[in-house]
Amino acid sequence: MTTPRRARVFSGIQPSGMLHIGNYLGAIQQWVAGQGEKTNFICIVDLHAITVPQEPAALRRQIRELAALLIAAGIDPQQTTLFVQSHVRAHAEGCWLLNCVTPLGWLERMTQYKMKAQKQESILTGLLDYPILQAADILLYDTDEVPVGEDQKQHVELTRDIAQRFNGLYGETFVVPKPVIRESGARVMALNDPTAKMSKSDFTRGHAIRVNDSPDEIRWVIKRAVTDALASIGFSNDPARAGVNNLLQIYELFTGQSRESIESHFAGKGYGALKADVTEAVIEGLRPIRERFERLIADPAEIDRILSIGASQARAVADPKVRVVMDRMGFVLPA
Ligand code: AQP
Repeated sequence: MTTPRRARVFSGIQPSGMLHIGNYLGAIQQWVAGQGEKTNFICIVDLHAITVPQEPAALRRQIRELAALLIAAGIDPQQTTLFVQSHVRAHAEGCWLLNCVTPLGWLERMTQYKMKAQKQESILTGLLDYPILQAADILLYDTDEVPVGEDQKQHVELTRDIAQRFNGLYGETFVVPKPVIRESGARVMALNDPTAKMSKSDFTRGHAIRVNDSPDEIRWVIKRAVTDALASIGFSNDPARAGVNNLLQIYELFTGQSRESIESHFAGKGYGALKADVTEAVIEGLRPIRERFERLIADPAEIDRILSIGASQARAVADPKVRVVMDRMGFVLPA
């Protein structure tokens, strides 16, 4: 009897700036919780980061900072293959091969492309091609599950379409992966505007809480968080209550309490009390991450060592897969 294959999990994160609690609650917390039972690959997607202009020195610093932050947040390199995308050439090769089976119209429909393109003076070709590189990332690892925030759902669906198209053209080659999005934290909203997603690239003070923000900064941001005039505290899908709902979800994910107990805890209390408790939960939740991060970032050689082991493990999976893909497409493989 053959033992069933352990489910494969793949997800990526861009080194495009300091992480915010949306990245942490929407994605990283899920990745940490899922370690152990499945085979996990977490990729620092530096090739994706350059789809918008990056300053080279800042990018180099951010790649190591992101690695340190992921480990500080609980990614265990003994249980998860943690690596940098550009260290595994198969990702760029896979992207080119999949470019040549994907209709342009599929990319032009992508919401994230349309939104990001609006913010650029000159749109780089890579920005349009971003989801195909993401598809290559995922498909090269025979991934079953892609745990992401809701903003990435459309890209994972496109990955499924590309996998199915390739399998239809060249025979069964790719596992068709599914997005895994949890209910709370799927879309952490900006604290100064609960109609907008919290985003790394918005630097307005009050928009986001960064994972390494000081307790004073966290107090400042939550004190000014937009709520509403309804003065009652409960989880809700009503857009008019998005600010309060966002604060409650942040509280839920940092404390691990049930919605029921949270609602009874806040029953009859005002927004001042809500904000005070959310502030405390966020400060205490981020404190150990910030402390571990400070220790890890002081030793860049150790970070590079961990990333080099991760890259070897990733190459052992991705390199043979790209050869299979090329073989199916009719290339003569180098001996
Ligand atoms: N606000 C959010 N709520 C929940 N999840 C989120 N994610 C991002 N923002 C939120 C999830 O974090 C993971 C890594 O994201 P990324 O860095 O690869 O891509 P992104 O979506 O482009 O992140 P940002 O913060 O919005 O960066 P910019 O401003 O550079 O575009 C993904 O799983 C994502 O869903």
